[in-house]
Amino acid sequence: MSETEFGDDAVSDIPAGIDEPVVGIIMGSQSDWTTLSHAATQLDTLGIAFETRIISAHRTPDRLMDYASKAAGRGLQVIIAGAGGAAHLPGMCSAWTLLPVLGVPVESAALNGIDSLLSIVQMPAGVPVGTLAIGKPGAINAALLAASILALSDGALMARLEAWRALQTAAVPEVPVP
Ligand code: RP5
Repeated sequence: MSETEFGDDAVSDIPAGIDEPVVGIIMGSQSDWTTLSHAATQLDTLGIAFETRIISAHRTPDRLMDYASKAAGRGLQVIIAGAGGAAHLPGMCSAWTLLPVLGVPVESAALNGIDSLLSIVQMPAGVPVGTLAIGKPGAINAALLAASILALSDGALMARLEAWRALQTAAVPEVPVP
């Protein structure tokens, strides 16, 4: 059972009240979708509306500026930004917005994502990026962290998040199978 598969039915019993996207998932390349799709699945499980975009800091810099600078005005509340290699997308995104930006280091072929992680995590003081783990766990946790942020002002979402956590706890067996 994967991290995102359990509990969907029980969690979805608690109604979702959000229709317009409140989370933006952006990624540097189509090739990043394999990783960022796990964030999308987790947001879906929790009934959080999101949008997805391919935005490259170096290949489409104008698209990045346009998206990030207008994100808050369009109603987005959190941005999840995933990229690999010299992964400046989350940092540059944060430079253009005051919204919380959660960075997901995509596992690169050359350096297994260490390059992505260090590129994202070592932001100089003043422009923050909340950096998650490399790859799928980071993508899932980015979605969960986005949910925690949004749940501060959304009681129904907090209830869904609590239900999801409880199901996760219940899914852990006490005794290992030999
Ligand atoms: C980065 O370069 C992307 O975020 C991606 O992780 C990596 C490779 O991109 P492609 O060559 O697959 O488009 O910009």
